[in-house]
Amino acid sequence: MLTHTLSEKTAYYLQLEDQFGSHNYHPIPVVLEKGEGVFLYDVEGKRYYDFLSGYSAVNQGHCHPKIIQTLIKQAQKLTLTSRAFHNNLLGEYELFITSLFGYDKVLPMNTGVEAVETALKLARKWAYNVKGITDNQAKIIVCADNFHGRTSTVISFSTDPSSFKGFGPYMPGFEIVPYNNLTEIEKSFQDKNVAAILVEPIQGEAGVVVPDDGYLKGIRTLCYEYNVLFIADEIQTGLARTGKMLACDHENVRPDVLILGKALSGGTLPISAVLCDDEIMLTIKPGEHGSTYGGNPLASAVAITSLQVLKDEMMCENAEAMGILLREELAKLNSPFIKTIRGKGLLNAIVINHANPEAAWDFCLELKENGLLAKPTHGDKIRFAPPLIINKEQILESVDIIHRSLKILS
Ligand code: IF1
Repeated sequence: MLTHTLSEKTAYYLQLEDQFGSHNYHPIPVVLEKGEGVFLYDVEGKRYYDFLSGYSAVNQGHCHPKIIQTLIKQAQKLTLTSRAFHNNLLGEYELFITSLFGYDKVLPMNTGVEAVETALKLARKWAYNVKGITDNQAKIIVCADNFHGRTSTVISFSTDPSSFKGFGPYMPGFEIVPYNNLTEIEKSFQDKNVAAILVEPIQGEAGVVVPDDGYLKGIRTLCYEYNVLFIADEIQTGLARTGKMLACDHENVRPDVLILGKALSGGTLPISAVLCDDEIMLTIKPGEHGSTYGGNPLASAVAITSLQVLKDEMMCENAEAMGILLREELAKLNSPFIKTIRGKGLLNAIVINHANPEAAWDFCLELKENGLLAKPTHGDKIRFAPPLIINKEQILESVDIIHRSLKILS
């Protein structure tokens, strides 16, 4: 394990977090205090390319001027009414987002996992009230190596011990099938109690696992055939990250239930959403679901601007073009230490090829020294996901940093 000397200031902040904060993360040892566009700045004023983008919450770039302007303006006027009353922004936001994605209605929540939980509850309500499955018998199909959040229900169907071990007992009603396997999905659909399948169009946490072309279309077809809801978790893959507004758009597939989060606020505050048509959405009646902050006027205003700038600044097109450039330039390095380069748009990952299990971590420490921030996932995979506003010269400079940093693995 490499150790780089840390400045006194950095060491001070790390010590504070170590002594007074929970230890539920193992961050790269850098202390950031400013973000602007594709760049982050640490407490010493050193500049870094952000190649994680807050796990794809900062697609629009750090502190996007228009999003911050909306945030400030609305924060000085009205931030929260609760849903006990109406406000003048929620309906406007609901009209905006349902028109943009083509669904009858939206249920606004806050964190991504809350939206996932909401989608699971909608699927169960639909199963009992519409499909006619016997009460408490609904089954939801999920994929191995999934990541959908960290609540007790959602980790109940995780296959990653670091997500579920020691947190039992687990929520029943879920069946796990291999990812990227339509045969296994069709087999699971033989059970008449199957209400829905929940799937990431690309598995982010698993290390940016891109399924075969036709996988999403295949799920769509099977769901029509067996009257099963197709729930797409686009919390990480959505909102222009993969080069289209939704990863499902690459196959022109319309999920029955669409889950959004992260970049819905451009990295300013937790905003998530579940979109679906009336047959599903209206199975939840007044008083059967909600949250204190869900659909608050501040979030409604910020989400409209966050979505608008994605379109106005053609971030889908840029993500597509810059993603192709990034993967091509990484391939040109021809590095013996890079086993795989994969991704779509600006959701990419490399798999490190090295005998040392700490190699990916050491490489990320070297990247930090050279001015680029990224973090390994599941040992040997490193996600490269910069904000979608990155330009050609910034991609080329970043690849140069990656190239120079690879030498640490020699
Ligand atoms: C952590 C991972 C990424 C998500 C998808 C739902 C959620 C997430 C596809 C839940 C959240 C975050 C959570 C964060 C790190 C990050 C992550 F490494 F955990 F898996 F991005 F890949 N569906 N992902 O990616 O949304 O409740 O967090 O708002 O928990 O460490 P959330």
